[in-house]
Amino acid sequence: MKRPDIDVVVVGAGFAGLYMIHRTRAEGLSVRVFEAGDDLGGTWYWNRYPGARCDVESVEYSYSFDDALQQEWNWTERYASQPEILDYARHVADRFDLRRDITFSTRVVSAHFDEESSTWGVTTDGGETVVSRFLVMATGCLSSANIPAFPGAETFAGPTYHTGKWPHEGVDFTGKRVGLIGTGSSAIQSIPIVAEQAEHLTVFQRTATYSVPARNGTIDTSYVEDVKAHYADFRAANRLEQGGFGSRIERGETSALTAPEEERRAEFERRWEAGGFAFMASFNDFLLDKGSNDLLAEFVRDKIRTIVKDPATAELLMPTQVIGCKRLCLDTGYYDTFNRENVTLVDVSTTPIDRITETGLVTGGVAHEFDVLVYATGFDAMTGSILKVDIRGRGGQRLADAWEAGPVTYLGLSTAGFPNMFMVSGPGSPSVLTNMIVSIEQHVEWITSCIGHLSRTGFASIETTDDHQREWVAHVNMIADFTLFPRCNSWYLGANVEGKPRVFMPLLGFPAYAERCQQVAETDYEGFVLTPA
Ligand code: NA7
Repeated sequence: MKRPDIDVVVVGAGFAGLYMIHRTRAEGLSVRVFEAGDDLGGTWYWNRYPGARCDVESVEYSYSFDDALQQEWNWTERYASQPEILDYARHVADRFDLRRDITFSTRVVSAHFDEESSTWGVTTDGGETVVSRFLVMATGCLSSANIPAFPGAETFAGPTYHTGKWPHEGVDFTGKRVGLIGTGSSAIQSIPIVAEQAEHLTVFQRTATYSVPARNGTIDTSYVEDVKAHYADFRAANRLEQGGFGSRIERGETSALTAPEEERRAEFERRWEAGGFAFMASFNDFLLDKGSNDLLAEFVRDKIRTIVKDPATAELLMPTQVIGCKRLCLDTGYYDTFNRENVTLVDVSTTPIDRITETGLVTGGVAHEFDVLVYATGFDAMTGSILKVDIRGRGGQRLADAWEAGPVTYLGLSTAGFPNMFMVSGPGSPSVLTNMIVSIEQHVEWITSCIGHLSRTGFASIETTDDHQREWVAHVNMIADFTLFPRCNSWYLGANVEGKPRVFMPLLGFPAYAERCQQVAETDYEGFVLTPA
């Protein structure tokens, strides 16, 4: 029988991994975190591209588990920048003495379950194998870079960067001709800044994106004082929201279709001026009714027409898909950047990128030359980083095989055949459709209290069943199909990665989900089989 070296192994030291340490210790259990980076912070450690910033407001995108922490930390802007969020993560780690349980610069390469001892053998790229009772994948939803396999990519003579693997020392684009592929959130944040530095920037766009002004700026101190005076209530109210944030957002309770045109337009305009995700909340049916959605989409297209001076460029920048079914972007001067003389937009929707060459790339038979190539091409979202680890469960079954047709989980926390393994914000949980920190706290608290319960009551293992996960996947899909979300090629569906199964991965509806998890725990883990030691 293998004897465990440790109670819990956690993969990843981002916000999920850090909180896992804190909560596991509180259960009186031992924990070890392996982190591939040479410091903590996860998403905020890797995504250092110019302009990287969170699109959930800073007073909300932070831990709520410790009142002294939330009272003492002071955010400087409405939306926190990547360096500030990373400083915050480091502050949390120091404040709660978390670093001593993290092994940095170490990637977990495999995790194999041993049925006889109900333990996981977790092996790192350093060759170390640790035997643990539980395995927790805290690998993040947007952490596995998607770099499309363009022919000739290796021949490009200049430097290439992916927004999600940005060099720590930064990149100086001064005097350079830059080619940038992609127009998602990372591109939209970085393009205005790269354009200011570069001699010339060529943006290669496959799908035009809806973006709304962030209206970022110095944080309003009286607002912060008010939030801090009622932080517990503020957090509790956010946890009741569908996305786990935005409790102070004014939400329209009628359909956009029923409002008189003038009133509707004035409301859209007011929200465009205010900036942020509240833009999508003026009426209550944008993601349920295509007619209503069209009205909002047309409003943004009108804005693009007004902002972008060259009509052909404006036309190209106008998205045609459903607004909001790909994550809405928040920007600072994105559309306006295309009025600059040194910025060119190239459409690669009808003529995809043929190949990368030594001096640039070719699309539709036309060569575009540049000195530096930036991939803002996103991530193999939600499953990419989990499946990079060779995970084998009962009977040696590979997780990659179990998920061949798309991820199958119960509650987004657990997969049948993989006992004692949990995922934080896994596919099938609300995760990316919420404020991530709210979802992370909810999952970590659920997982650690479950592990604590099993340890105290003498159970060796916990595992969900095929039936429960089948029902759960059907439930996730049923809810998504009720909305317009599945209508476009988003990374929620895995549509951005060639060959990835097309399955809607996140669950819509945070508060009901959190209640369900609570109920499951209170009914002796309904949907799970618990095996005595
Ligand atoms: P996204 O949102 O997935 O954006 C990636 C962009 O790269 C998007 O515009 C893609 O076009 C484009 N892309 C991907 N593959 C190709 C190929 N082969 N050719 C041309 N263009 C391509 O990733 P981000 O990093 O910007 O943002 C991820 C999330 O982080 C974001 O949603 C926020 O939640 C924070 P496509 O739209 O697929 O046609």
